[in-house]
This record gives sequence, C-alpha cells and structure tokens, in this order.
Amino acid sequence: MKMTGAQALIECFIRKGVEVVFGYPGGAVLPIYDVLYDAPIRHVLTRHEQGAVHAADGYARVTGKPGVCIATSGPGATNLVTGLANAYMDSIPIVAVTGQVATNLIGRDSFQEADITGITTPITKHNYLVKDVRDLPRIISEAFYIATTGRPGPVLIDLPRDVSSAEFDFVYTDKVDLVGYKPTYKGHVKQIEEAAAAINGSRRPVLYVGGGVISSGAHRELFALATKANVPVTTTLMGLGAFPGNHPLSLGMLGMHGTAYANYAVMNSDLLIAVGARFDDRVTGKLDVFAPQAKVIHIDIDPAEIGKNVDVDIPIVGDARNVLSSLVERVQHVERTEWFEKIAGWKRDYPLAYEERDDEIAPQYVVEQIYEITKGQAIIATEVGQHQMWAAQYYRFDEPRCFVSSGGLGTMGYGFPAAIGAQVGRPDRTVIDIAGDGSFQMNIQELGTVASNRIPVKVVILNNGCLGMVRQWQQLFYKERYSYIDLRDNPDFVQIAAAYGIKGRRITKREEVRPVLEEMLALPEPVVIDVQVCRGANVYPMVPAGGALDKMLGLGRE
Ligand SMILES: Cc1ncc(C[n+]2csc(CCOP(=O)(O)OP(=O)(O)O)c2C)c(N)n1
Repeated sequence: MKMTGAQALIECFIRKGVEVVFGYPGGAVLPIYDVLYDAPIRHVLTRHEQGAVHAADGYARVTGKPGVCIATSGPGATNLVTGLANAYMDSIPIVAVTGQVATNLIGRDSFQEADITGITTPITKHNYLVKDVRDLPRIISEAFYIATTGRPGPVLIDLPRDVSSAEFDFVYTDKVDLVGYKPTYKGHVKQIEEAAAAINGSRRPVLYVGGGVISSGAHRELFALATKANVPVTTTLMGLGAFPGNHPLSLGMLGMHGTAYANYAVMNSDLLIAVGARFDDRVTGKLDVFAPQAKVIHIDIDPAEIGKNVDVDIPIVGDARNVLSSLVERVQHVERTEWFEKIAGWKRDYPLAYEERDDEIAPQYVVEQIYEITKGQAIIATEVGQHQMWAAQYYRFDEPRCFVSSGGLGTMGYGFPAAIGAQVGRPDRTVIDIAGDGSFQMNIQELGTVASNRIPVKVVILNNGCLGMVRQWQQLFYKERYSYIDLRDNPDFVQIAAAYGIKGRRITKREEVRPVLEEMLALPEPVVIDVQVCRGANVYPMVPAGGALDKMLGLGRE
C-alpha cells in the first residue's frame, strides 16, 4: 500500500498498540500532525516539550507500556533533552519522535536544525536518524523493542521532513534482528543455586530492592521470596511499592534519607541480596565502608551494572522475575530470631518522626493526611526536593507503579507533567503531584494542559517559601549562609490556577489541612492546593553526602 512516511509512522504506532501520544507541533513535524488530525490516537498537547516527555515517562511508569512523545526539530527536540536523560537514568521505556530538517539541509545550520541524535547519544538507549523512508517500519519496530526489552530506556527517532513526506510501498514488519543485542532473561542455574544456599545459610540477610523489580513485574516473586525465606526488605526510591510498605518485613527506604533501621540493617547484614538496583551513591553513602560484613548477591538484567560500584560475590544476570521465581523454589524458611529482635529494637528506638507544632504546619503531617484520606490508594508523583523525600517516607506504598518520581536525575519540574501522563494512563486512580513551591514553577505552564484536557490531576504544594532542600544543605553544611534560596515573593498559586480556570485553595492552619484536602481531593477535576508549611523543617534522618550509612543526622540525639 502506498503511504507517506508520516502515515507509516502513525500506522505503525496503531499496530504497536499506542493509544496516546504527548507532543507539541512545529514545522518539521507538520506532515505527522496532519496525519494525526484524523488518526484513532489520542494526542495530548502539552504546553512545553519538556512536559510532553515527562508525561510520556509518567504514563510509562504507571502502565508499564512505553510512553510516546513527539516534538519538532531544533528547539522542540532540545526541549526533550532533560526528559530523555531523566528516563534514561530511571530505565523508563519511551519512544520519542523528533522532526528534523529535510535531508538536503542537514549540516547547513538550517532554520531549526539541531543534531539531536548527536546530543542525545549518551542519554538514550539508542537513537536513529531516518534517511530512507523504506527503513521506517523496521526502525519503529526496533525502537519499541529496544525501549521495552532488557533494561528499558528511551529511544529517539529523528525524522527529516522530506522523509516523513515521501511516499513508498508500506510493508509492516514486526521482525527485529539486532546483532549484538540479546538481553539475558534467565539467570545461570549454578549461580541461582549458590545464591539460594547463601540465603539459606545467612543469619542476617537483607533484600535491597530497586526499580528493576517494578519494571520487570517481579513484585509477587519478591514477596514470595521475602516471606518464604524470612528476609527483611528495604527499597530504593525507585523501588518503593515493590514490597508492601506496611508489611512487618518492610524496612522502608534506605540511603541518604532512608529509615535508620534500614540503614542499620544493611550495615550489620551478612548477606545483601540486591535485586534490580544499582548501588547509587545516594544509597551506599561512603562506598568503602558500605555493608562491610556482607556477602553480596547482585541480580540485574544489565550485565554492565554488576561490579560497577561494589564487588559482587554472586552475580546473576537475568530478568528479576525469572531469577526470583527460581530462587523461591530453592530457599527455605529460616527463623533468624536474633536478627529480627535487633531490627525490632532499631525500629522501636529510631522510628521516622518529626516535630509537631501548633502554630505551623509540618509538611510531613500533610503527607500523612494525604495517605490517610486516600487510604494509600492514590498514585503519587513528586517533584524534587524535601517534599519528595517526605512523600517517600510518609506515604506507605503497598503496590508497584504508584510512585512516580525522578530518582536518578533528580529533575525539578518532573512531577507535574509526569502526573498528567500518569492520570492519562490510569484514569481510574486519583493522581496527586506532591510539589515544592520551587519545583512546581519549573513546569507550571502545564496547568494549561490539565485545564484544556480536563485531566483531574491534583497538585498539593508544600509551600515553604524557599528552595527547601538547598536551604537544608546550607543550614547543615554551609554555616547557615542561605545563598539565593528565598522564594518569599512567590506568586499566588491559587490565583494562577484560577487564571487557567482551575479550582484552588490555600491552607494556612493545621486544622484546615484535613477538611480542605478531603474536599479538594474528592473533586472530579484538576485542583491546586497551596499548603503554607513551616520553612525550617528538615528531612531526617540524613546521611551527609559521602558519609557512612550508619552515621545519620537527625535521630533526635544530637
Ligand atoms: C532542574 C533542577 N535544578 C536544580 C536542582 C537542585 N535542587 C534540588 S532540590 C532543590 C530545591 C527544591 O525546592 P522546592 O521545589 O521548593 O522543594 P522543597 O525542597 O522546598 O520541598 C534544588 C534547587 C534540581 N534538582 N533540578
């Protein structure tokens, strides 16, 4: 059948099951937008390309399906860079399509030309510049395959304008044959047996779980392993929800702002079972004293992860779901009374806690109230800063794919557009962006997207009038020299919401928190809630950057 490149692109999207794309038009993608005009695919027009790529990312995180976004050439394409880097660091499957100037104009500094394949090479799993329209069906199939298999990640397809306008005989292909790209799904049996023996023989084991467990859909296998072998579980930020946060075996999050009991458990363990986690410096703290007594099992689909940051005793390359289910068959129940008594002692002595005051609203209290009102059933997106860590600490995630947060890159401005994508992917769920007043202003223009599409995302701003996390670091490590963190001249967020036709409320007193949140969260439309929280609250516990994991500030003892 004769088709243009643009028609072929959309036809392939339909065959790949793409239901929604997030994007922003411009000259180089007009042929694609012309086809989208009557295609059976929903297009969500964001107000910035960064919004589009973060929305595709949020959609992917909650649905498990790849997110798709489109941007024009030049500035449209470069506006995707942060979102692609963000998805790359967190292993999120995205297929991004950018327009490019016509092939005869490439390399001539043409209007709106940018070498986006060059720019994104280090921040995409793979990228393509399509030079011949006949390659397009194969490239699209490869892009989806690469984005979603092995360790997931973003793939970019750069499509010159003449290629998307060119006609050719369209033949769909699903076949992918990539030399040198063959992810290993099954772990080596010998290593799995060795790992099972180590677990059975361990007296103080800890499961250290990352986002890989969520992306591979291994949470049930993880639950089976932890409960059968009787092993406590701590997760990274990306791993929140992989194991029920309310379960007695849960230690919560570990690392810089992890729970004291998770950090103590890791530092005292004799066997660390890392699954789909990458020993990020926010987790390990000072590497040469990290988990000093522990033998390390590392399960990961990406062989490049193994041994990257820590020496591993039992490496297992494979899909977490496969490997964990083989492990479950081979482990047995071990009592480990002494170990659990020790952990219970740490939990009793060092619970997560914060200071309550009558005259000011504690930000942690707001998160607790959101948790209680939503009964833990909401999808929570966050921006980056203190509010992100409080959301991670005080909202108990019981299910995977319910926490949408920028882990690796730490991108302020991520949460709101990601929440939009999450809400589009999960219209049945309440989606809340827990935001900081600084971060929210980084992609505040997406209020236009939620307003015009009536996407019922809720934004709760923990408004402390400053860049709180930076304030905390300046307080603790720069002698309270508060350099350029003041946001006291913030605009009135309720009025801004109103200007977009969105309902908003400001909360200034503690007793208003519960009723106003209840009322606003129940509305079937987007809302903005500006909670004036105390300025001086810190995220505790805290392991100073590069410090040992068991040397935490804020345990109520200094
Ligand atoms: C794009 C970007 N720029 C700068 C930073 C550095 N940074 C990390 S946290 C933070 C402060 C965040 O302030 P706010 O959003 O108000 O949240 P709070 O910490 O007050 O909860 C900054 C500036 C970042 N993470 N991302």
